[in-house]
Amino acid sequence: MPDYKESIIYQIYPRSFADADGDGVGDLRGIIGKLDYLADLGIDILWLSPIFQSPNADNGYDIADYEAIMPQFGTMADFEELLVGAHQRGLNLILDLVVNHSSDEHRWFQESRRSKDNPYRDYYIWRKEINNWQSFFSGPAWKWDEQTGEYYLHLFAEKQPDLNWENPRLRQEIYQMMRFWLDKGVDGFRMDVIPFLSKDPNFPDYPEGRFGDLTIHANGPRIHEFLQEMYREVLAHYTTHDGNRLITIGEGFGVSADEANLYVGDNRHELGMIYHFDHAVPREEYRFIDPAPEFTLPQLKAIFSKWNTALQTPVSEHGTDSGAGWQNVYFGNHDNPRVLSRFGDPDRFHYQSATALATVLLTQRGTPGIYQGDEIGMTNCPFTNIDDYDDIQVRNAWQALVAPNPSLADTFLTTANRIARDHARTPMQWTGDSPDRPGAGFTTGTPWLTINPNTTAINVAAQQADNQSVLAYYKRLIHLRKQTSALHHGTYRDLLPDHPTVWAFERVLDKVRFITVVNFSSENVLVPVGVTGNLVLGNYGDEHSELRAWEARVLVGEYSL
Ligand code: TEU
Repeated sequence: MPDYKESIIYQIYPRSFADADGDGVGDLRGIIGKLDYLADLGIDILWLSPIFQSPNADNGYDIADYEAIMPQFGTMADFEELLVGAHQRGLNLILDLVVNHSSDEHRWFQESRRSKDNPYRDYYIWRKEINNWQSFFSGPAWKWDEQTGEYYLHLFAEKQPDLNWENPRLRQEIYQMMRFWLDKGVDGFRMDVIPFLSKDPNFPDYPEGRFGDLTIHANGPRIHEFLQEMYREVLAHYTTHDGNRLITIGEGFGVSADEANLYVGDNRHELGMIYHFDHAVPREEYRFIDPAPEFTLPQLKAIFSKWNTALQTPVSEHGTDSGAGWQNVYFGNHDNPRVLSRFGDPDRFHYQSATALATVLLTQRGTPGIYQGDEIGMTNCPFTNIDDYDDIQVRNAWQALVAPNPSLADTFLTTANRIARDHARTPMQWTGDSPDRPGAGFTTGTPWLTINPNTTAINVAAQQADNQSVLAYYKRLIHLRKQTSALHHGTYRDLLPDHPTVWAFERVLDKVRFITVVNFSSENVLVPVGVTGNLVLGNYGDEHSELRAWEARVLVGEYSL
């Protein structure tokens, strides 16, 4: 199997991927049943969102036992069968390491809250005085605990108390847990909000009392010390099951492009990859009634160029020159609405815009991540009222904003229909819906979250039978990428940075020059790139300098601007 820099990641949100036991919730045996589908797609690394024991306040990102499988998802034997099955098919499998916080039902927290002198007290962050920090899920980031007369910190839900990484005993417990999974043969970790492990120890207020200044509770003074310790104590001692470098991906919430190499530079001995939030949907509470405008194409291109430049150029810190690091490049994940609904035109140009987005992603520099369902062009779901939503972030924001002011309901629901995380969490659409098979091939039971009604038109089964489907295009593009080292290690240069609707960039390695040209709009456009060379892959057949709506072309050869 390839090194992570030559791989393609596929993120599975287990709750919504495939339900084998008919309880309406996806599970590990469901994933086992789809391993041939995943291997046939051509991806290399499976990233599973959390599968551990959890009360599901935040759908598994609130872990109550790091070494037990959530019973709804199955058993440890199921997990071991899944791991073996993945490896037998040439797939690496990485788990979601959520160690900025645990569940409040974790035994550590149950002990910690028992008394101030409990040995586990300092596994969490308790204070008498609090600051003005806000939770990402509405309300203050501090919860009063009557039993011991102090507040505990929770940057996310009240049921997600932040772990105290200043405590070396806690860190050793985490390292031991990591070894437990790595000894089982897991190929690495995606690391949840990893920059948050070190916070400003003075716990200063956010400036002007406004929420969202990540410089205070992310990238704290000891973050690199902690990650280098994690590397020294754990990561350095393991490889993937087939002997490649361990796969580690930091969720870089709060990390800027010029800080990235400090996390992933070759000589840093911290993480292998990072992914950024610069193009993520802003979703602070007030954004549900005051939505940020979507990124324009020039803004998107500038973000990708900034990160590609930062990770192509070595950085030095304190004189130790470190090689440029690496990123997991993505458009969709479980925390963002469907990329096709954000940037594409699924109603008028479903195939063209889904494959145009795929072309940009899969010819990019960095290790691309495909989010489950994007490979068939799944879209946002037409939710109509607050009860349609499951996500704690949406429901808490509704309680905070609309409950006291019902006149905001329409604005809130219109915005949530654009930005809510639930859109990425509707069940995978395996088949069309029908009265005798209502579960879209996801479940034979009642799905935990609404299945998008457009599963009748957008589903795996229909696209597997169609050589001109989004799925077929993804497979051709994945095949192209896997055999092209210029798309792995080639430099990146934007050829038309200011063009309002065309994204054209080159990837160059030695004598090979790949050019991607995509019309990122629903209007035909004359593109000022006279492109010669053989057409390698496109979602249209003929050569011409005018690009049709959402036309995407990947070419190899020379070009003239
Ligand atoms: O997400 C980090 C995070 O805070 C954002 O991704 C989140 O979506 C928020 O809307 C930003 O405004 C990670 C996990 O990916 C996410 O699913 C969890 O809810 C969160 O951490 C807590 O574990």
